[in-house]
Amino acid sequence: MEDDLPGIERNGKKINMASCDQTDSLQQNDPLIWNAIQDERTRQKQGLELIASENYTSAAVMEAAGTILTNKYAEGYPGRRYYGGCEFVDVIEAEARKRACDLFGAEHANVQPHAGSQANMSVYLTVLKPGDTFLAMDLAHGGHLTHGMHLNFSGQLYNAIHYGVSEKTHQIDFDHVAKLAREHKPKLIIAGASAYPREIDHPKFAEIAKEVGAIFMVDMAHYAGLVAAGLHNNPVEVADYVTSTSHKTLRGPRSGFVLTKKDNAKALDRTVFPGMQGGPLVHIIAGKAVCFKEAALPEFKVYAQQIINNAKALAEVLMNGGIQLASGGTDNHLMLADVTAIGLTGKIAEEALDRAGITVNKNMIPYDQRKPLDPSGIRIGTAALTTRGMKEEEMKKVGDWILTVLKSPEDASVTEKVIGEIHEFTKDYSVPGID
Ligand code: DSN
Repeated sequence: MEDDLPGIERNGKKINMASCDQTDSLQQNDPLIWNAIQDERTRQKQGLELIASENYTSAAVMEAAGTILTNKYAEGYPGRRYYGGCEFVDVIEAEARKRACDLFGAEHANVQPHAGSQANMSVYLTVLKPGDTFLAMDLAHGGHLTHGMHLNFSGQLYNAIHYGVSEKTHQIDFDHVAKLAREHKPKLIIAGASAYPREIDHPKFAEIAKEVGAIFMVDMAHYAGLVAAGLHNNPVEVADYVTSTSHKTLRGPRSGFVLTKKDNAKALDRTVFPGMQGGPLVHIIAGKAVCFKEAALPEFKVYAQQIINNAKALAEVLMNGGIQLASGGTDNHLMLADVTAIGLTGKIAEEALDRAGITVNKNMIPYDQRKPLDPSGIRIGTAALTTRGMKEEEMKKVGDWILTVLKSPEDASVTEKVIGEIHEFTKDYSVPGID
């Protein structure tokens, strides 16, 4: 009978999951997954992580996110749950909400959205009806999938109108935003971007939204850490809703949250649960609470300033090496490099850098003539390397390695030399939770 049950093999012996020793470590229980995690640890430690939306979260955040809280269902909100045994997770969620409000000066926070897409969806479902019009940044100019891309729910459910950046400056063209707003009378205007290297003027957007009677939402996912540190203007002061992820410049666990005014709190909360999600991920909410506490510390301000300093330093090395950057530089944590000027495409550049231990992502640049799967550019961000303690001096080395690889993308001896140097170099820069 036992032999008929589904099970796993260990040391040639079939073990039924029902009788599997629950105290076994991951290494013993599931070596394939364990080994892949070890390989990823090594990759994260040895390489140069320059994906603009990634970061290394703290050991404390990881500890909170990896706890027994993952076992608990807690549909509802603190004090009003649909499950028993929520007295301790209530403490955690109530504190996460309070810390988010304190950090950004918000009246209300919902910390249950599982990710940035859900945070955005929760606002759309709260304020829009299917078929309603919203105005947001074009994906090809730096916007996000959930800002109305045609294959995304946001582009399928709603009438998305897109603004972009000026062809000349690569900066948001506010005359165009205002023109589209007057013409289309959107119910919602969205500011915020995933691949825009400049500080966004939220008050200017708010003015346009007010003029046309639109609700104003800011998706600050990429630059939330810079806002928390007071280095970029705070959208909470001018927007009706602010959505974010917690894992990019904010350096928390991978997740989302929404900030709004007290008057919108009830409608938003009802949309998140039961409107859009079931049980919140309490272990991740605990990680977010820890992240909000860390981001309120004076050290975080120093960290966030260093992210910007590093981005500017790296931008300069790349531009001096003949690479064109969209908008001619950066005010934040990222830059968009047009690699066609040096005879490459974004795909070739991404792959060549990957082989050399430098991780970036291919990206469209404004007014790109190429396609998303092989665009003209790469997106480069400095939040993760800054967490490892790297400063302007190190950015010069990083920039030189990038240029060396991009100048000889197919030369295996160059790749080998660079990856060797990078593996030696990164030994001196710790990664939280690894060493
Ligand atoms: N996918 C993220 C990024 O890389 O920017 C945004 O959600």
